[in-house]
Amino acid sequence: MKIERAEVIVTSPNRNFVTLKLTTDDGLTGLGDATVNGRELAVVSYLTDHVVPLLLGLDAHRIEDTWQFLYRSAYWRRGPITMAAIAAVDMALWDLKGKAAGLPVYQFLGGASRSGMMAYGHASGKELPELFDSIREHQELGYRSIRVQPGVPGLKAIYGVASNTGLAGNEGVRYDHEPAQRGVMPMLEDWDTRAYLRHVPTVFEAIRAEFGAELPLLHDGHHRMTPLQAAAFGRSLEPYDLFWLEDCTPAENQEALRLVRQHTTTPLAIGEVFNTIWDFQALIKEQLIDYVRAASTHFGGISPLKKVMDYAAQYQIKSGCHGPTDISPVGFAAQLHVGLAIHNFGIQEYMQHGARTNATFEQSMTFVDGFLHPGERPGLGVELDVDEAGKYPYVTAYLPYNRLADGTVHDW
Ligand code: EZ4
Ligand code: CO
Repeated sequence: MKIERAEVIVTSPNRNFVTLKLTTDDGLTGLGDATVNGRELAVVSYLTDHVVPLLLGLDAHRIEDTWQFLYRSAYWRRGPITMAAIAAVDMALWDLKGKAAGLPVYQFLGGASRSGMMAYGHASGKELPELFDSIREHQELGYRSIRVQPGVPGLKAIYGVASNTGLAGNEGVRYDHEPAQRGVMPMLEDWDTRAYLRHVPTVFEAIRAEFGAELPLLHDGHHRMTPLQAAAFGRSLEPYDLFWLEDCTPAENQEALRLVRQHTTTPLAIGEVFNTIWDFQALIKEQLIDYVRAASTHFGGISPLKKVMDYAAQYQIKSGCHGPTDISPVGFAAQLHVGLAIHNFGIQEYMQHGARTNATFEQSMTFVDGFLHPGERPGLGVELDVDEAGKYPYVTAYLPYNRLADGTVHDW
């Protein structure tokens, strides 16, 4: 099973996706996701200019060797562009192995450890009534766990609060524009940490009063607090029993979590912008987090994702893979196979893709009563309709950013 052809396909059905398609000499095809939101074309170049020429003629069964070859021969370590490119190759090779053997990928990772994976969706609303409606809409879609992002008084636009109405499936309107805005410049949002820290606990108090104690609730701090602010915030949320507080401090300074951890028992999740197991090394060994947020696509693929989850398992730390719409259906399927197999599965983020994306990427994955399953089709269970993909060329699209009241750029 030798790699005979490698194509990089860019399509923007509801948003931009970069997909690697490998074809072998026996006619099998494998898919991998290399989408880096807002920097897509850099990965296209990395793949077409520097990776595709190295793949032709390689034995497609040698997944680990190919991964190590691409990682170590590049010499320059880590980084989102490199690791997304390697991820796409890794996923495509797992897809091929599964198809060659007639088995879904999870069977190679140890087989199923559960019958389905609990997913959480993104409820949001500027004011409480809209937020409550959004929570109810998600419950009607089957979600049993819900991330909550409220507006903050005095702030016009902030991360995580959908500006559009209409739920996913209905062209994915609400999610497509949140957070990626289409346009030639990043959209400007505003920020005030003190207002946020005062307001959000009152929102969780209201949600608990309305929806009761059982419903698992999550919240994403999106890298915007200092360690001391995050420590105080985590403590102020303790009465509302969060499933997790995500990305409370910027990811670059992982030592910040030591301070946060000393002050709060609110569970912590981090890592959607991490690229390698090294970014988690101290966080896992010192038990500074409770959930690993790595995404297959940004973490070098299935192979390293399985390794970091096995490492985390030694410390009772669980998975909580990043699953926004900027992970393509291929990357999403890849982490569903890992999640089904590992013992320490925690939860899976699931922002639903839009109708055009689902028509472009045909998927065996199911979402029933709040639980995800990758399906039983050999490989990853995703096929790309190249004719459909060809209808939607790349669209320039940046993530938003924010500034404080005095104009200073802040973490978004
Ligand atoms: O902002 O995927 O938890 N989810 C998130 C996402 C990220 C986007 C960035 O591309 O933080 O919404
Ligand atoms: Co996040």
